[in-house]
Amino acid sequence: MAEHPDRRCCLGWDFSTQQVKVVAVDTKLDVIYEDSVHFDRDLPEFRTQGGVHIHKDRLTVTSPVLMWVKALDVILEKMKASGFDFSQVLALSGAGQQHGSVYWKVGAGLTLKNLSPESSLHQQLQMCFSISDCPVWMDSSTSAQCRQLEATLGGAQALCRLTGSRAYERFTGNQIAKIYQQNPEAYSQTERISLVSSFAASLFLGSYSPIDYSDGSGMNLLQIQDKVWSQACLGACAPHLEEKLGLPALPCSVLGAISSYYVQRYGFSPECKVVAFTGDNPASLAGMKLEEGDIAVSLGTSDTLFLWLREPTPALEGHIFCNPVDPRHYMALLCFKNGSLMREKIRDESASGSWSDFSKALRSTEMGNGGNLGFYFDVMEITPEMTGRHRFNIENQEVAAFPRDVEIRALIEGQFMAKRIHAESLGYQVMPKTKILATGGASHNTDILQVLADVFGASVYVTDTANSACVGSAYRAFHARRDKRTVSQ
Ligand code: 5FX
Repeated sequence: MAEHPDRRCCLGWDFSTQQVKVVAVDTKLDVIYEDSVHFDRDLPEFRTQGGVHIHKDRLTVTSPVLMWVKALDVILEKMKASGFDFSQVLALSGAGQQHGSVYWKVGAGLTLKNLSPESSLHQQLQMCFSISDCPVWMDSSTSAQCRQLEATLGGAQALCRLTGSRAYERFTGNQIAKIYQQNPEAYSQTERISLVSSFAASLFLGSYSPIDYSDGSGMNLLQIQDKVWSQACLGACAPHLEEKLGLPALPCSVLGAISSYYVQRYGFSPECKVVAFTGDNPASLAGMKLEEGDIAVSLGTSDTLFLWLREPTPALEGHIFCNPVDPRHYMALLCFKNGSLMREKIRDESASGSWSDFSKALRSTEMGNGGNLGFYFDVMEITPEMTGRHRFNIENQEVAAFPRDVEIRALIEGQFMAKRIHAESLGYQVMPKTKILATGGASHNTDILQVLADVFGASVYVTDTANSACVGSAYRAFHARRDKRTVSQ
């Protein structure tokens, strides 16, 4: 099929918690098309809230796998109806919410290989899953399995040295262990377990996609240095797990050509390549064009930090993942629960609810806050696990309160110092070329960003990450096409 040089593009997909999104990026890396399907709004028959079902115990959180499949049908039909020219797609890749898992029933692989272009994916894949409600990253029901895994591996520290993280409830190995323990029949009827990312790639490939090292690092199962499944972790979670997971693959590897289903039904070129999908956070790192030494900070309801690392030192707080762009390197992810809600509380208490007075307080106090330091965790923090407000004066004595302006600077300096300290304990070092990309609500306040720049001694840039996982996936598709890394299936 003839390629029109100016219309050729790569697609980037994002299977996130609340929606499926797609962007088309042209050869100049400009976004030329975007579309989305919102689960609650566009697929109400699945009765999700925020894309998930929260179960009665409040700890179990799942999403229906057929909702994700149907969302792909709907978005492809929307693209077709809008006249999108599928024949110009050179390659595609994508991202998925991290940690969520999909359970393919015995025989599903065959169905995937023989998809008929006459009917939708949703119709053909109805009977293909042994678990219809998939555990997602918001699930926190596996504490017992986490303790079990850490005990088998010789403690939390040993597990995090091996896999990049101590045992976390949402991490997939612990979720698989729970399914095996509570529903052994469904487990034994499962021929393949995918992450959301590799599940989505499998739909395009028409066969099982491997899990890439980067998203695979969010499972408590992968030895992140050696890039192989840990036999000790597999054994602690469930039997025959290695064969159900398949071999992990290099991020950005070309998995093969798109399934003939898409060629015949939508007019994709049979040459269109499917590039390994990865987790949403790794894909965003690629989308924000981070390089070694750079940091992205999302200042939202909770604060999230991710950074590019060369030599990680896994620690009990935070996660180390294999890097999604450069397989020799790593990335770190840190989540802090007390983000904007805490900043808003202190704004209400110490700045009469006014951001402008809050900013004035930051400008009228000095860097270092005269030695006054505070930690503010009104909700139970996860990095580290602790709660309460703790204030210390220059003599390092705990005090009950600070003057209003000092309180405001103590909060903001404390939040950013915690980010730097935790990042450094994971092996991060600020470099002369370090740039910090800030996003989210608080990134609009330049006085808050000045404190961020002061604490890290680096330049801060404000950026919009709304599409970064999608766009990053399209970039990775271009990158992989050039790189020609391939995987034998
Ligand atoms: C990362 O570890 C997380 O659990 C979340 O950021 C999910 O990836 C959101 F999709």
